[in-house]
Amino acid sequence: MQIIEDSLDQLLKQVAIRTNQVANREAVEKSVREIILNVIKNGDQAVKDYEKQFDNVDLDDLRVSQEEIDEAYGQTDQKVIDALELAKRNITSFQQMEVEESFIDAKKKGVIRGEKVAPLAAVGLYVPGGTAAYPSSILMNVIPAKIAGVSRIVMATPPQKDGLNKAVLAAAKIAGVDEIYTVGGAQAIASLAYGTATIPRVDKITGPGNVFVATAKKQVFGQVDIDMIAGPSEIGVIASSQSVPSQVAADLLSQAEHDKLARPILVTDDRKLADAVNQELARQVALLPRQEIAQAAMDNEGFIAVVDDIDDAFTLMNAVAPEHLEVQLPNAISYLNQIKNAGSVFLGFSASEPLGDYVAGPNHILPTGGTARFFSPLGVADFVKRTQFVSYTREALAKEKDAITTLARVEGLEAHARAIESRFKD
Ligand code: HSO
Ligand code: ZN
Repeated sequence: MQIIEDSLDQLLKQVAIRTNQVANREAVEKSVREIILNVIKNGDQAVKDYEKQFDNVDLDDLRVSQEEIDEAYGQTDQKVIDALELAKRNITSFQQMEVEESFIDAKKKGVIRGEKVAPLAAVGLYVPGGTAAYPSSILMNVIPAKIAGVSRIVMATPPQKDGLNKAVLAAAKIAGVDEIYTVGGAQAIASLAYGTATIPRVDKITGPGNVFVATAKKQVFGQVDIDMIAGPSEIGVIASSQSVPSQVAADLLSQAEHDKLARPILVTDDRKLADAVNQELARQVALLPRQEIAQAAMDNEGFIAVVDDIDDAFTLMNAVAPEHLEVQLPNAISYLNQIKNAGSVFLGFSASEPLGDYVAGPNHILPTGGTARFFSPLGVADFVKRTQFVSYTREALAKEKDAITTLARVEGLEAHARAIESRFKD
């Protein structure tokens, strides 16, 4: 990968240019809008027409039968089932700690105030087709929704020529998905957002997808809630002369193999390590089945920045705000406070990123493209909403009446003031 070595100021400028998001999607926006309007108008028939047009399949029934799901589960290797079950246990025990409590406050005489946390009623999970259909991502989406108490979880995934991916169906069963529909692309998102005769309307749509899916999710936002718009995977590694070049390279490649636009980034204070990692990258990438993708990611998006010291490494990495950040340094946990922007952090020499992709328990649906500055990992909080409530006795209201009527009249809202005053006319 390209090595850039400069002053921190110059490096920060370069990083800003490299990581800025510029998207020109006008043509896609337009065709997605048409698809959504057609699904609103023609429901299931529009969905079937698009599946014929885009995926070249004739669908009678959009819903996947329970028999098909059970059969796929039965045909899945026991080792895969066991691994999914282990992942489920760890994800569950981690995400349970995220549960937000309702509260009720009655400290002031005559006043009750509170906030009730309640689950969304229905959630739709989009699972892309082909090789990007990851069973692990199903667990990561569904388990927090279950813990939040969502009662209806539906999944949409494009039909596949040779049938749906068995491990995906097995993961859906293990995670507790209630219904699965074979529909993909923008038409899937439109169906979940507006409902058709067969596909239920949901309150929130989560899950990754191609540019049509992402654009559709943006367009239905407001009609339903959505999770973040996930971009290509990113990994930032901070390493020093004490890091192991072959391991650093292996970890960078673990995300580079996701996508030609994935972003592997190494920041180090040691030029010798930078060169050694580069050599390892060249050696290891040639041995990967997804060599072409990983190589393209390194060429297109990857870079190695050499800084003066480890403090500068953190400053630069905070500007990148990577989806995943590995701290491959001795006593890694001591740097936690220096990390301001990162989706998920992997501390220490054994915390290799795929640990978090599969089994550790934190979510792998994470903010990308620098959005870790303001977005968080998917979690239980994404599947609840909060309702706040108050109850005042007449005596308690009397004490605050003047403040209310004063503010109402300052805002020119006489009816507001009179509504309060109506409680005090005998
Ligand atoms: N690293 C990916 C998630 C994933 N990896 C799924 C393997 N399977 C984005 O965080
Ligand atoms: Zn991954």
